[in-house]
Amino acid sequence: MLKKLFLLLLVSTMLPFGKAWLGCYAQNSTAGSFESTIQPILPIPDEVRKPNAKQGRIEEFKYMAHKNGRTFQKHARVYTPYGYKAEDKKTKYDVLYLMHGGGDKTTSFLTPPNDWLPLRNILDNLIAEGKMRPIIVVCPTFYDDDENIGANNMGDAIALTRDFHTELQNDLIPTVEKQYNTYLEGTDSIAVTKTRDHRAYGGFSMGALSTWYQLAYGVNAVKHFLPLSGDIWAYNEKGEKQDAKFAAEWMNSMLEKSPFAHDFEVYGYTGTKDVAGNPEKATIEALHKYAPLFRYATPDANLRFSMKKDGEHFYGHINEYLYYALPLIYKK
Ligand code: FER
Repeated sequence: MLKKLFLLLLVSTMLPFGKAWLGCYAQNSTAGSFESTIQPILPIPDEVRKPNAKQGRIEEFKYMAHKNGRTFQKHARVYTPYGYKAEDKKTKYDVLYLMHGGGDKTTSFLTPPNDWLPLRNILDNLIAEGKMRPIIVVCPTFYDDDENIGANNMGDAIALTRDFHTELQNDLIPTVEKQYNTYLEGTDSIAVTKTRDHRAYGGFSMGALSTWYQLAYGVNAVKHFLPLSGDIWAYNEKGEKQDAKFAAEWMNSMLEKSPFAHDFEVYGYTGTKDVAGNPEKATIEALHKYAPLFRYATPDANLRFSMKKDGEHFYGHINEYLYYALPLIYKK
C-alpha cells in the first residue's frame, strides 16, 4: 500500500497541476474552462481550531453487523452536540455518517491519535457560533472492527467500501438512529428511505470511495454526499479499473435506476497537493460532462467542487473542508 501511495504521489507531483490551479485566479485565461469553476478553499479561522467551551460528547456505540452469513459486534463513535439530552425525545437531529480512510479507524475524524485538528473542535465551534444546526455525527468503520485494520489488504478495502451501504441500511442506521433522537420511525428500509433527507454520508480517501459507492448503491437511504479526497473507482467485466469517463457514465446508469435520481446533493472537496486531487478533479469534470443527472456550475447545481491550494491527503486538511461544507447542508 505504501508503494502504491508513493507512486500516486510521484504521478501527482509530475503533473503541472499547481500552475493550472492558480489559473483559476488569473483573469480571462481560464474563463469558461472547468478550472475556472473550481471553488477555492480559504484557510479556516484560527479560533475554529481551538476547543469551544460548549463541547459535544463523543461516545462509543456498539451494534451487531450481519455479513456473509456472519453476525458480529462492531463499534462506531457518536458525536452528540452540546445541549443534547437523551430524554428529550421531541428534539430530533439530522445524522452525518463519516467514513475513515484506508488503514484508519472509528476515532480518526473525531479524536485523532496525533496532533491533527480534531473534527470535534470544528463541530463545537460551528454549532456554538450558530453557523449550522446541531447534528449527530456517526463514525463507523468498513473493516470488521478497529482491530481488524491489519488483516485487510487493499483489495479487501475496495470490496469493503463498496459493500458498506448494506450494513449502513440494515444494521447501523436502524440501531444508532433508534438509540439517539433522530427522525427515524421504524427500522425497515421504508422507514430509512422516508428519512433520507435527514441523512448525509461522507468520507476521506477510501471513505470517499465508500461515499461514491453509497451514492451508486444506496441513494435511497441518504440525500447528501461528501466525497473528501477520493475519486470513483469503476471496473469493466474483467475487473480492470476504468477511466473517469467510464466511471461517470457508470454512476449515471446506477442512479438512473433509482426513484431518487433527481434528488441528491454532492459536495466534493480535495487539495492541490493531495494524491486524490487530480483524480477527484477528473471525476467531477467527467460527471459534469458525461453524467446528465449531475448539474454542475448551474444555479440549481447538485454537484459542487472545491480545492484547497496546497491541501494534502491528511485529516487536518480534510476537517477544514467540513468547516465549509457542513453549514451548506445544515443551514440554520
Ligand atoms: C484516491 C487517492 C488515494 C482515492 C483513494 C486513495 C478513492 C487511497 C489510497 C490509500 O488508501 O492508500 O483518489 O480515491
